[in-house]
Amino acid sequence: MTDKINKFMEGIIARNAGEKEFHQAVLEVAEVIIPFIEENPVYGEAKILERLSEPERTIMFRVPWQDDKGEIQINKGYRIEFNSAIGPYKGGLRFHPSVNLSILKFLGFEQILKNSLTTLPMGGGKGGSDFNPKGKSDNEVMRFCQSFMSELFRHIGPNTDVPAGDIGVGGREIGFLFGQYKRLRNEFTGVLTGKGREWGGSLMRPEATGFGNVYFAKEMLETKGDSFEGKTVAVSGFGNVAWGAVTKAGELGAKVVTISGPDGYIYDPNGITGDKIEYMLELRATNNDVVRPYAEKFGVEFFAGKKPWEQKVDIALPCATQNELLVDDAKQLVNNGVICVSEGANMPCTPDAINVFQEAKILYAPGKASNAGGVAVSGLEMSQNSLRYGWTSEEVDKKLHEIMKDIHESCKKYGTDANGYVDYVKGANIAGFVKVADAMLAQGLV
Ligand code: NDP
Ligand code: 2IT
Repeated sequence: MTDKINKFMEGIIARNAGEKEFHQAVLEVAEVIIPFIEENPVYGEAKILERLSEPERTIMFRVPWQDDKGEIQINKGYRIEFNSAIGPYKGGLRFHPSVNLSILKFLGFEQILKNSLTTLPMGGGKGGSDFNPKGKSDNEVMRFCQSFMSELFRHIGPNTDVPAGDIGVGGREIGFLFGQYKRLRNEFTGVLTGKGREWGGSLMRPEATGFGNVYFAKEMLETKGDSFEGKTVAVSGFGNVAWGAVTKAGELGAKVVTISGPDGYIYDPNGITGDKIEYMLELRATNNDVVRPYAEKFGVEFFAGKKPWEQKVDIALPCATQNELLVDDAKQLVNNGVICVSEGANMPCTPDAINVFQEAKILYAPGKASNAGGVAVSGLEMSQNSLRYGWTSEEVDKKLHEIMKDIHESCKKYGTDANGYVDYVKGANIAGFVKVADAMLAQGLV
């Protein structure tokens, strides 16, 4: 088996040289799916895994724009249209200076299986730019978004490809992008999700990823007869996903003691609640990329250049970015008695870190299962746009909760081993794969 996986990965590495995040995401899937294909040879004969790991289309373009001083700036723009077997390409846009082809391909690849898990009809895609929103004025962000959409508009559409937000892309950016699309096409359609509630957005979309992650962790805890009540929680990041996770974990009776940024993390022994959660939104909106001001404002400790994983907590929710939780962090969490790690970000734990959690037999969920609530509510936004209708917050939240329960059930179905331990990595990958693979078989060699 190891030989087959190695051989498959050699091909991936040769065809996608230097794309280390993409290799990492494909290896995680291959380790689970290649043994599964051995037992289900129909997928092997049709080369489904090989086809799945090659994007249907990769679009790269120039994004020229003018800054407030009148100077011309050039950024790279991308959209990876990865797989459309079960629905239009669907996935976020990331604006961050670290963005490159490898990062967007890893995200697009994971998105195929994540979207399949949601039970909704969405294919996989991802896009973005190496544009750095840090320190940019609203006008600069608008001019950048307009230029970005001036190329992207010809590749997307409500039945073709439906982008949304990710790191650096929230409600403000979706507004500028939507305005430009509408102007160029003269069409008011559900071409983007994460829109404002007055112009076609779904209630609960901002909360969805963080809430969904906590709902997923709640399901995992219930398999052990446990809950969030009275637990201490470490959250990383301070963006959209972290904000939703902090809010919902608190509502379920837990005490969230950390949030983090690229500058370090804060430890709030009394818990991040009420006004402090509101303050997270202010911090994010400053575009300064720092959490230190939280410590100054609320008189708590700030740990410069450190990560929250050194604190003793029961539950860890990594919600910042890829490869932010390393093997030593995982060991420290386990030594400190962590019982549950549920990924809000995409691929935040390195493969070695995941091994530590799985060997310790703690509850561990990969982002493609536990953070699927964001894109699930994006799927519900698409449905509401098609119906030209809007559901209440309660209705959307209920559907989100049910979807997260369904995803958890699917993971258990395919991931439970002989001793009863649920390998959520195995469960999520097989459950996501089967639906897409069967659709690809039915649609012939495309
Ligand atoms: P935001 O832009 O709202 O926040 C991103 C957070 O991560 C910020 O705290 C950001 O700080 C931090 N971050 C980003 N890159 C780095 C880095 N290299 N080092 C340290 N911190 C970093 O994004 P979201 O909250 O939307 O996204 C967070 C994660 O959740 C990402 O992995 C994203 O892919 C994932 N996700 C998002 C979904 C959504 O619906 N928004 C859905 C599912 C997953 P800074 O900007 O200063 O770097
Ligand atoms: O990683 C993700 O799932 C997202 N950024 C959300 C994608 C979406 O289309 O809502």
